[in-house]
Amino acid sequence: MPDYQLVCFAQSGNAYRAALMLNLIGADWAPVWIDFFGAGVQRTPEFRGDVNEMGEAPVLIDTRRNKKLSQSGVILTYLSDLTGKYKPEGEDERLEALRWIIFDNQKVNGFLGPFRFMKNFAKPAGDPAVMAFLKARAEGNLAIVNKRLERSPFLVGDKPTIADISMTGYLFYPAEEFGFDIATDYPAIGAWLTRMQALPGWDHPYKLMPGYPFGSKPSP
Ligand SMILES: N[C@@H](CCC(=O)N[C@@H](CS)C(=O)NCC(=O)O)C(=O)O
Repeated sequence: MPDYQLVCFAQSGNAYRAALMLNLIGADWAPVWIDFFGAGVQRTPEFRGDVNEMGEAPVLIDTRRNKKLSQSGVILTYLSDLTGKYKPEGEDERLEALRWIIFDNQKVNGFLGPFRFMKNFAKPAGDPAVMAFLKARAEGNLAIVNKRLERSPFLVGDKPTIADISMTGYLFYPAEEFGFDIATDYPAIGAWLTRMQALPGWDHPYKLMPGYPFGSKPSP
């Protein structure tokens, strides 16, 4: 039994945050794939009763401490507290990291994720007005992150923290899935993504989590 199990699927940028953290800290972990798009496991009473009442991936199971955690921000905080890795230092940094994690969850990947979902996976595809709204919100907020990263190499200063890991959410997925290239359109984000990619243990979401290509059915 690995030290950690992560309930996830390849297309989930929300789950990628946790998968990337586990890999970056060199944890002994294994993904547990859920059939999110097909069977819609996350909507079943069993999932909501036994795995996550919020009906979401990711869920982290710490098999040694017998803990089950959801919300990627909570998972990142838990793992950084436990290992000291990618941990913001002191109160100011801790609050600053939390500020970016909330901004990311709500405003950056919080708009980018649904936009990509509607564009690639939803049936029927998203209404054009809804798509335009989500894209405009995501772009406006990516510009804010870009501006931040023009001033410092990582979101909370000189060193990567869980705020950076959170912010990568959907940003490494292929440009075709968005219809625009985030790394090119937002050069400071592009340079920061290259720095993130250079961290030992970095890997692509489609490598770290099962279920790619879309429609393939790995065993849960
Ligand atoms: N803020 C949450 C978002 C989690 C989330 O929305 N996950 C998606 C999968 S990418 C999900 O499970 N959605 C189910 C739903 O919205 O019903 C996190 O960061 O963990």
